[in-house]
Amino acid sequence: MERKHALLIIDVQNDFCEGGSLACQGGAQVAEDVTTYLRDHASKYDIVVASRDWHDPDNSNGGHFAASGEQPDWVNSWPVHCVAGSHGAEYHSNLDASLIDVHVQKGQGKPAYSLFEGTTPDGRSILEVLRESGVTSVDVCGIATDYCVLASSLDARKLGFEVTVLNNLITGVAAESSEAALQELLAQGCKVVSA
Ligand code: VGL
Repeated sequence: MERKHALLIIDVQNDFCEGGSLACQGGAQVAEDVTTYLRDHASKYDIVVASRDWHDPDNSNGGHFAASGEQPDWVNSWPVHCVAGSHGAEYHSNLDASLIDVHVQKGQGKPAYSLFEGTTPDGRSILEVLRESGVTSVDVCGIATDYCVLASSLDARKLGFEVTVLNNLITGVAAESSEAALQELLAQGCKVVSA
């Protein structure tokens, strides 16, 4: 079977960019750079998948949102972010969403750092979509390096895909944990390259 190649764009959403509730430095720039990259390299990818964190509005999403009146620890508990249907959950406007083939939503009522925990609007798992499409290798970009990019890339690797993280098209919550994430990805057999 032909070996197909996918781009996975992780959580390029308003709440993870400047002005958002869980803003990562350079998020808006990542959104712009992913668009430029994709316009220049469209022929490289057979399928472009993008995930969005898509949390419930009326509960803590399994403790993922810090309890009201309590401070998030920014490791396991977070400010309210990416509530389904809200502005914060939309793709950042610098990301040209018309370039995305498959949209994945994750985190309804629970933490879900990995894109592989999400589903398409018609309820299919992303693993099913990639396998049916004949995808054997994925490039990964987006936000946040130290959480959802890390978890999605590690899952992709465990599931048997060749994984390349595009390190000029990512940004993280914190510098130290982002650097540790890249080391972990290398140790698990992912490639880390500048696109
Ligand atoms: C993320 C922290 C909390 C992410 C999501 O998209 O990396 N980070 N929820």
